[in-house]
Amino acid sequence: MTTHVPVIIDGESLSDGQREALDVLSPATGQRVARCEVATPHDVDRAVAVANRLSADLERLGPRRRGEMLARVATALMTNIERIAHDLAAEQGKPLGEARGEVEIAAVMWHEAGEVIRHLTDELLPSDEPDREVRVVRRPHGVLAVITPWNFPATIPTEYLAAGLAAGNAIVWKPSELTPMTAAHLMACIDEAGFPGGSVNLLPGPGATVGTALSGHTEINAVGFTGSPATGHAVAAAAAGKPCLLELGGNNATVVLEDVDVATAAAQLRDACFANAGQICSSTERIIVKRELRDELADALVSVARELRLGASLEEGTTLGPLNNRPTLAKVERHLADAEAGGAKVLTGGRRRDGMPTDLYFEPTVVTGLRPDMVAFQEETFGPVAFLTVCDDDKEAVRLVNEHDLGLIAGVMTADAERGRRLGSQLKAGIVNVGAPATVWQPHTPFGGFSGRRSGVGRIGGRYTIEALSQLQTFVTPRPEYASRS
Ligand code: TXE
Repeated sequence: MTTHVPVIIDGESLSDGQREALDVLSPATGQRVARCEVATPHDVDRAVAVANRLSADLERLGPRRRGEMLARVATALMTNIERIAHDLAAEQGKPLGEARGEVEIAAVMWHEAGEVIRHLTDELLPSDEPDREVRVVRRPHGVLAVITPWNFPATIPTEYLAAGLAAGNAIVWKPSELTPMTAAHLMACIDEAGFPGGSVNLLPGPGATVGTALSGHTEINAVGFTGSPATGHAVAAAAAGKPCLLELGGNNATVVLEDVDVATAAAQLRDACFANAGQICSSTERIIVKRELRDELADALVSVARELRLGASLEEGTTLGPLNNRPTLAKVERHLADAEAGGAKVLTGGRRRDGMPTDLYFEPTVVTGLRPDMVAFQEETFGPVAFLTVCDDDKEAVRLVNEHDLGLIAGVMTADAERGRRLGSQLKAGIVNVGAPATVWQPHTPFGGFSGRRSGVGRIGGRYTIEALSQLQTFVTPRPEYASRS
């Protein structure tokens, strides 16, 4: 069955047959699973105008009403979890179990946004003028543009939509053209929760047209974007001068020191490297391992990689799905070819699997001998590949982790917490996990790029996203009770 994903503006699904439409093909089967309308420039203008009209009403609803509706979005997601997870897995490619997990996390995030907004407080500052009061209040930006990718089509949009609505903004959202069905489900849940039509407006379509028109729109007050550094920088340039929350991926390293239990480390690294076929901005892409442990860890990683069952998303028992799209596949192959040409060794995997319904099925891969001059050391691979690089001491480990220009998350695996903390404090990443690999993120904690790197600007996560998607207003007013005292 083919789902039709419309443009949604002001609570209305617009399908007049006049718009261009794109086929959405399942990476798992190659079959068409959806048709997605492409928003026109006129749609972009209308959606932004509707959001502008509605933004004051949303602010006036107040935190309690908005919080209740946010909680109802969570309930709607959980009520419909099987249908949503099915479509998410079909269009994104991840195994059904991972898709269910993603919807569950999205529901938790909607719920939490509703809780957090009811507990944020205004501040009363000491005033230089005794007869005047200084209050700092948190207010929405007004109209947010949100642009999201295909790797987590439920949770990544939720980061911006839940926090953005919690803060009282109206939103114009362009989801990835590769995963619009999940977007349509999220819209249905937002509608079911009672948010006024137009609180979130859906503009499906390609980044080059719809995304560009939206991020550069003069009536947009702020932008939330997750995607590649190159696109993120283009979005920031188009929105120059406006608040931007940008999450732009990483090339994350996990250091493995000689005192770890190798079997436990390999099991943790299996999830860190291969979950969602490695298409996670926080994935462990590079493993920096002490030289004496390299062979033992590499063997253990080969074993855990070979235990994964590469298969179609909706097939029982699949633990690793196909890559989502061809450009990502081409990038994985390019990074591997470059590494091999430079002398790196593929221990397992390293190629597409034959005989599968599409050519997007890439075998879980373990590679030793990655060096800083190789492309995969410098750029995000975004595939099911664990690259190993040896180091001889902690100082060299720090240098290797930091020797590239991204900086989202890093891990230090060691039994010695003090040594791990010492080493971890020198890493240029927004999150440092000691005793666990890069990849692990608790969604209520701040997540984002280290300053000076290309991994983004600002922090998402729990109240931090709400703070980023709102602004402070300093309110200086007469204090009548002071006047009456004198
Ligand atoms: O990203 P893009 P792509 C990384 C990952 C991946 C690579 C390329 O390494 O292999 O980026 O992926 C919209 N103006 N990440 O090409 O182009 C686009 O339609 C406005 C990391 O998918 O950044 C989509 O909705 N918008 C990552 C969104 O931007 C534009 C998640 C992301 O697409 C636009 C995804 C434009 N000019 C990819 N061009 C993470 N941080 O999790 C495109 N878009």
